[in-house]
Amino acid sequence: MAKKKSSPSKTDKIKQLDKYSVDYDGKPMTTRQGLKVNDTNNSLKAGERGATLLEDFLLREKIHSFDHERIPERIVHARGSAAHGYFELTESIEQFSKAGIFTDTSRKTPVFVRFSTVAGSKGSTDLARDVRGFAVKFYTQEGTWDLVGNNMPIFFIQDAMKFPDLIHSVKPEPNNEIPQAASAHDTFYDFVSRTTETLHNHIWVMSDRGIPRSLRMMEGFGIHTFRLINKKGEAHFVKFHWKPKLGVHSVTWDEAVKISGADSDFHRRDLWDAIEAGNFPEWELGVQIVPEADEHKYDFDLLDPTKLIPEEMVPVKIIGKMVLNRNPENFFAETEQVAFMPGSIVPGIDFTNDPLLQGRLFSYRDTQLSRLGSPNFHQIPINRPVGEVHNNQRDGHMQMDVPKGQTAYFPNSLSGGCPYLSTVAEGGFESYQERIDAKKIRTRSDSFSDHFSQPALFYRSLAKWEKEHVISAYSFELGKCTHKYIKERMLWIIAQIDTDLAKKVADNLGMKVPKSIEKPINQAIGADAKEKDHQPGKKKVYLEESSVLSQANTKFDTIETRQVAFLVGDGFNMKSFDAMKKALEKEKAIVKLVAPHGGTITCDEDMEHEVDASIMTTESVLFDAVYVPGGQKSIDALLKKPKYIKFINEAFSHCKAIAVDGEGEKLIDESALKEYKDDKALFINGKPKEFISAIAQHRNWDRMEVAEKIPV
Ligand code: HDE
Repeated sequence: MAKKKSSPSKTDKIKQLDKYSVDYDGKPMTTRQGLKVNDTNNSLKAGERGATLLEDFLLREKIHSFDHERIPERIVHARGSAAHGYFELTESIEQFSKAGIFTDTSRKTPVFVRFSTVAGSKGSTDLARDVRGFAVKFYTQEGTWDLVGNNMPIFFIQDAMKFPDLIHSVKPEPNNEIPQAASAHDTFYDFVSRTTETLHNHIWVMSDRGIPRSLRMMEGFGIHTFRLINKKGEAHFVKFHWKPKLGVHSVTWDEAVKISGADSDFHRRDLWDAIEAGNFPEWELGVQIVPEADEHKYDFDLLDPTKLIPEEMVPVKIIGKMVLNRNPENFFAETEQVAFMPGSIVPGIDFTNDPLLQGRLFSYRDTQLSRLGSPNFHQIPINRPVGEVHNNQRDGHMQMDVPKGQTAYFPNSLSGGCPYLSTVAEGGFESYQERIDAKKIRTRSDSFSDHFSQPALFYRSLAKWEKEHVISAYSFELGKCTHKYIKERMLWIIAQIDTDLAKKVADNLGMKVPKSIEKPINQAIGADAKEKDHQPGKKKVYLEESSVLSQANTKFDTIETRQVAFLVGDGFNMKSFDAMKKALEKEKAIVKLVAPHGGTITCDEDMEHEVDASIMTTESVLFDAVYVPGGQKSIDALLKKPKYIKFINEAFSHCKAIAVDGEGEKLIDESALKEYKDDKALFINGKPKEFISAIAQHRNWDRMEVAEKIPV
């Protein structure tokens, strides 16, 4: 008979992590065996100038540990940053799901969230044009649920079988390991142009979504259609959405390139600093729910991960919020060792037959063996569920637990049948009993063959300035390819999305959109007729536009955490400075003093102010807006440093809000901005309120055409 004991403990994750954390403050240095150390500077030698002795266990321990400090970086998503926080349900969806996390509004579920780029190595720049990973580990009372998503709602490929090909094509080329963290090269476009299912995710990457302003200003998506299961065992399809409180905002490509040089940790630093300052990043969790009966109602297949469900067709219902409020204590122990697995689910959530998701269920557990080296990776503190773990799995490298008792099998009598099984009513997991009546077959469903409709919907939905950015991005990326036939194939394919887009990219490349447009796709892209994958169907228009796809329709109601550079020299006008600073800080913006020198700076009221950055060490691209207070002496000092002119020229060319007061106008007169004093986001002796609302608009894109003429 099974002996039933109390249910798993409901430990808070942070308390659990604290149990494992080691505080070195005020403690003596010891070896790994606990022996106190009295010299860690010199090895043990035969005489002062003699050879080092094999006996030196202190040297050997120290060097041995150093030699093995590295573990393999993630094969994809190697570059990442993470934070702790919590998820709170604001509206129960018990009619759809029995998961505690979706029914209990009184719970605060601990989460650990890791954001990442995909292609680059661990040390690559944050500002690569790329998809961003958005992986959330929910430490729920019923077990850990990992929602391992991206900042784009669709993926490049439809079947897990093609994942190694996709990644091999985008990673640095195998002969010379070039380029790092960049898709702009031949192998990627060779693959993309012959794999038209990639086009939808690809055009999202070419849009501003590929270069976010901040990890805190990105959406997140579970991508796949999952299932929710309610108490009665009924299923609904679901797609998960994260909507950022600060809206969705991006930088321009010119900024991205420059930020990569000025601060390649830009996103990592931004996330860290925001949390340290108590400006906790926040997202709403939304769900799109589709009844099982509607599975075949749409012009696309719900199981196809290259398709989104337009919000006009199925609205997103907001059910909760996530707040990130604590930075990790140790990057390696937490951010590097965290192991996400789409296979980690809890009762009330289940999978669908999306062939990409099915492959992921294998891959993530598998990869942890290479990275973390042992099947016991779940025992690493960041990976431990909050409840206790009891099973008959045993041993393996680095077993940290000491399982008690005589038995390690089931069924047993010797241990009273423990650990015992739970019925579904008691919380035991049961897979959804989906009816399957099919032939075993290696193929792709015809319902997956529409590769052009949604990339076209996306492009149609963009604002003019967003379209311009897409044109530039394609032109840049294809311009970096060296093989003409690869560019031709891409132009032909882009023309399937939009002929004007293809024409403009072709003009930039000095090429023509190939006439083979009417030819069957296999001929046009040079693929073997036997390759079944390359048979995209006809483009459909089932929706003219979807407004949420455009960043022009995001939130523009806050300047919270926006970085505003105050350009100041000794003698700046304290009155206008103070009024602007107070107004901005009231709205939770961050003011940084950029002075001609480091240390402190004195205003015209003889007060000393701490300098945040000297002009030598910072760049305009690291700020969201610029303000120049008056003060003759201050402006004279700024004008002696040509970099200040570059600074405001550049801010203007990136369409940012700029405000000057009093003598600050002289800086405008000396810069390229003097021609554009009527610009709607350039304020000369304006009101702080106007400046604030221009910063909240993120950018003045109306300025784009003139901005191109600014020398930077
Ligand atoms: Fe991943 N992916 N992936 N992926 N993925 C990994 O797992 C893989 C896919 C995503 O911050 C790896 O632990 C396959 C889609 C994120 O630690 C690996 C396929 C989506 C992260 C892996 C996909 C993602 C990963 C590498 C196609 C969005 C970073 C290290 C079948 C829904 C998680 C690791 C973190 C990481 C495999 C497709 C998102 C190798 C085989 C679709 C956010 O297991």
